[in-house]
Amino acid sequence: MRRGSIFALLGIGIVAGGIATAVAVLLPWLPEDASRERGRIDFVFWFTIVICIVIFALVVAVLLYSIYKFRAKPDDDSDGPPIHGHTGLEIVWTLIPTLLVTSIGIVSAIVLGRNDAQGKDVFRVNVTAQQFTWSFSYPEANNLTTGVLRLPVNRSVELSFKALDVIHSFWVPEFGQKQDTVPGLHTQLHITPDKLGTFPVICTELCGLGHATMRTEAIVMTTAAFDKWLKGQTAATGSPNPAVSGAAVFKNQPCGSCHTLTAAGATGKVGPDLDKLPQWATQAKQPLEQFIRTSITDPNAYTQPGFPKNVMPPFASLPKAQLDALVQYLIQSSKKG
Ligand code: HEC
Ligand SMILES: [Cu+2]
Repeated sequence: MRRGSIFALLGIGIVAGGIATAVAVLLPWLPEDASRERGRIDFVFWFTIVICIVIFALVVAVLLYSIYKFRAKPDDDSDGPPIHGHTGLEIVWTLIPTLLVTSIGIVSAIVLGRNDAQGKDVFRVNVTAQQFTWSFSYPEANNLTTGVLRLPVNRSVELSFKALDVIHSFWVPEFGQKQDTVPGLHTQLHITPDKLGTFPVICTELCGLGHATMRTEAIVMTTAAFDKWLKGQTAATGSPNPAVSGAAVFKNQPCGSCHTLTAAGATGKVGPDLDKLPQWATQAKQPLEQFIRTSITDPNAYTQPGFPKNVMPPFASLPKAQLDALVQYLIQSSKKG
């Protein structure tokens, strides 16, 4: 092969690589970027992708050129020339990949190290994963427990995971990292949300029948709004007035995504209509209060005919004050409805 055609090939490969890279980088393939860690992860991602695209384009250019240039003529039955190695080529095709892979390793190590480094004044949240729900508790606020994750913007957040049954995996695409939650293991994830908004929290480890429903939301708020919310919640869930506090607990937990309850504006259809609780309790031959309480902490103790077993998660870890308030709230609102 003449030197000229080698340079032509290189040229074609690099131009094709450049075009493919432009398509990859300019089209918005990835979800919105909402954390500092995500920006760094994206950098590693594109660093690697661009290398892959350019190498791929070069290889395909050489391949297509060879298929065209060195094809046998229809009447040519002769053997090809006997070729034995090419030291120069071998050095080149060993050295280039070694350098590229090593550089990817170095960039990744730097990014991982930076992403795990916490800032000052870390905000801690304990995350509990269970079939098929997430709950979040805030040690800074008396272990207030919610079903929606709320975070202050631009503050270092440390999520500590506990799994009650099987392996789950925490994922907010906009935050850019995933973390498995493993029974018996204490796993953690550090994030610094840097954009206000509401983002999906997804379980990304097939964990059973209701895996697809194991979703909630992460709401990133301004520091002022967050502090105000935190104060309001602590006040509401500690309040002696059950109508107020129970409503807050119901809203904070994922109940409404599966149940209908007019008083809370909930319209879920996965579980029984909670407006008809007195009727269901009579049907189960249990006193109303006891029926509701057991149904929440141990749903499989009694399964309502026509509804699936093992879909409602047990809320056994709900603090007693919140559970009491929730039960009273359900008694009152179902009698009204
Ligand atoms: C993933 C869906 C899901 C979530 C979340 C959920 N439930 Fe349920 N719930 C069900 C299903 C399905 C049943 C019926 C099967 C059974 O009785 O165990 C049920 C049953 C109940 C019952 C008994 C009703 C009856 O007639 O048997 C009560 C009370 C109840 N849920 C309250 C709640 C409360 C309060 C919450 C929030 C703390 C909640 N549920 C969260 C799906 C859910
Ligand atoms: Cu899961």
